[in-house]
Amino acid sequence: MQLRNTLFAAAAMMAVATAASAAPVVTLSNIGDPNTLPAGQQLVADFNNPEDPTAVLLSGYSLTFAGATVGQGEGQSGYSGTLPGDASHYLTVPGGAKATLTSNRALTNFSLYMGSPDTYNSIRFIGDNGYDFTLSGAQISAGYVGQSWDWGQRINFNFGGANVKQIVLSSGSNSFEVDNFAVAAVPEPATWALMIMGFGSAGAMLRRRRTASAIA
Ligand SMILES: [Ca+2]
Ligand SMILES: [Ca+2]
Repeated sequence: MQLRNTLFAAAAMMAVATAASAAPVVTLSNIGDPNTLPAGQQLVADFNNPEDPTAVLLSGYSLTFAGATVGQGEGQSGYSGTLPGDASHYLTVPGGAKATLTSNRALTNFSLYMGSPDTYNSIRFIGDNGYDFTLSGAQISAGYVGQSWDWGQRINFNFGGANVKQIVLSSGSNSFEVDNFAVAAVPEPATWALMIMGFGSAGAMLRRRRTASAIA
């Protein structure tokens, strides 16, 4: 009985959507280092291939661009500033453009490597239960909006238990330069299915045991 109650409680906790509605918590890390990821996160897009700019590295994610570029005008003053420590291609979101990452799965956190912060860079997070927050300029880069090409840090966004499904980068002017999107590793659907099957067979086992003791 004790075990069954525990299993039901665990299942209920998974089923109940978290109704968090606080703005994402922003933390900065990894100065000048585009490659080190926060613990528990995996790389979902590295923008290394200009021939396939919207390529993603994990299944269940997709990228769409409206005017954003990869491998064009990189290091061209007035268009796209380079990112410190990053010799690879990266994503440039120029003025009036957008880049959108969509996830089939709920994201509880997300991070990217950013260079040359501007007042007019924006990032919007859209999720379940009406979760919709936009951070701009100094809110993204902890106050620094000096546009230096020597400034590069990983920006970590924590959604405080909310489930985010879409992340939209935009910029009012040239440009919003980023690389190496990373997301919290979440169980594959197959893993959830196995866990649910596990709960089911534990319940069946308990029912059999109760029937057996009733007969005896
Ligand atoms: Ca890259
Ligand atoms: Ca910039």
